[in-house]
Amino acid sequence: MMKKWMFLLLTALLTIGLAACGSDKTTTEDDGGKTEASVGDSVDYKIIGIDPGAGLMKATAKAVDEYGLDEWKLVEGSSAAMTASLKKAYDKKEPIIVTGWTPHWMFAQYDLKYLEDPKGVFGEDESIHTIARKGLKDDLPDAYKVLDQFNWTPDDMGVVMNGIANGDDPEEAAAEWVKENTDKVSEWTNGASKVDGDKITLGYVAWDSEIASTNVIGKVLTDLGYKVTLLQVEAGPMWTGVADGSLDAHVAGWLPSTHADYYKKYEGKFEDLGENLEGTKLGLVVPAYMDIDSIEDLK
Ligand code: PBE
Repeated sequence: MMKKWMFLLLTALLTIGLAACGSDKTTTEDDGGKTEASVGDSVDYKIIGIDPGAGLMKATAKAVDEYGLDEWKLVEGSSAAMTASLKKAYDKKEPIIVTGWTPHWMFAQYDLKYLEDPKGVFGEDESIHTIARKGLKDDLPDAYKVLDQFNWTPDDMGVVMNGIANGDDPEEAAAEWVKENTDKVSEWTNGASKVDGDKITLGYVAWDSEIASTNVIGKVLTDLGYKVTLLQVEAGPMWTGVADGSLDAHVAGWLPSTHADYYKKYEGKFEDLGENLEGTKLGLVVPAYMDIDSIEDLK
């Protein structure tokens, strides 16, 4: 058994050791009296990002710049890697900062908060648009009609996303939602006739929100008689594909800001069918147990 004096000695040594190892971030006087290690130290100055093509990554890079977060690194990865890191940290109550967005199942699964963005770098709330290739209306008028009428809410999307997050296959989760929401689905298919195996290819990026929406619209088109291919691509190729006609459509245009670059780059080479979901949000997200509130606290 450890003697009490040994314990005390160890504690003292540890304290001295930690104080000696501490960087200038742990000092007391010249940082306004903060005595604890900074948030930056606690997360190794890393913001856990997603795929580099995401508008969220560009917005975060801009935030790092505008808030003067010179020491910080934005880590590239994927949505899946980001949520895996979040889960790992959250389960151990460790600090973590991720790039996040709404709608997303992580807000239902964990107690999280957006960091305030007083400079407004992440922009206002926006919408998700359906984007079709030129000529789709003539070539596949019934699919075009459905895509044009596709419209749902963040709550609808949340149901599908939570199903997938809890282990359902995306196709199953989408089919389940379609089965239980015949009213909504019949509004989308209103005026569209059945077809006989016409082919349609929808592009999407493996963002959790878009996995949900694309599988749902894919299921509705399949039920209408289309032979549907859902093609997972990166963000750039998704926009390029619709512009060059190799993809028929996508339901993943975050506008007006998140995908503004892609929109401008290909303007005139696609058809914007308007909003399919309203009320999205982007930003830096942390577990609610972290003691910071604003991006400014990262400096
Ligand atoms: N997202 C989800 C995407 C759009 C959909 C916010 C990660 C992006 O940042 O481009």
